[in-house]
Amino acid sequence: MTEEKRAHRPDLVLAGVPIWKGFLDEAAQRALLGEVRQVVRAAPMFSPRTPGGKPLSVQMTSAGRYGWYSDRQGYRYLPHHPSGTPWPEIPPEALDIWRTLFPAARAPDCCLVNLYRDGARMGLHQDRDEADFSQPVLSISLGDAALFRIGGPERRGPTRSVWLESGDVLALTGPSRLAFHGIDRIRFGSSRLLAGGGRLNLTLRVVD
Ligand code: MD6
Ligand code: FE
Repeated sequence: MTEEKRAHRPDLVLAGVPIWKGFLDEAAQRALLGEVRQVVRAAPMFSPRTPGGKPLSVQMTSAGRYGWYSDRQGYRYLPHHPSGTPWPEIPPEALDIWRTLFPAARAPDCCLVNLYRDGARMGLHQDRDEADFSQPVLSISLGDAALFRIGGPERRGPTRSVWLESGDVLALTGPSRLAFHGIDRIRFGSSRLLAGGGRLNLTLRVVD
């Protein structure tokens, strides 16, 4: 195996999901955070509602050609922010990670940004609003630690859990692309990266 390949071997694989612990050092986390702040300035965070009408506890925005959205009409991708303003460019530092770990994949056209303040969580779900499941979804964690739960392609199957910390990267790829997953809880205030505490999660996807 080449040095390059060895350098990008995941630190652990949980239920078929490769996880790179501490993929970003503190300087890289700060650089990416600066870029995410610019995204949020251009496309402010909002709390989407489930098709049932309940607001999610997570706040969201996006960058790229598409942004993920949800309301009474269902889950979907929008070509612009709900306010009508265009989505900003995907943060270059995030694109770099995608290209490093998945050089053969198509270019991502959405970077969904999730913000977890105290008490926010995300129920078990599949990412299946995209057209091409042969492409990975890459997740980058910044800020407070989060308990990530991962199962299989069926909601009722067994699950495993792992704490994701600032700078960790994981991917749903290959057989794990349609695995159920969610965030059970945040260890609020466990990181000092975000002023006021909380966690940011970026997911890069190919939508079309
Ligand atoms: C989160 N992550 O970490 C929620 N989706 O806040 C996701 O929903 C996710 O981590 C697709 C692929 C990887 C993920
Ligand atoms: Fe997801």
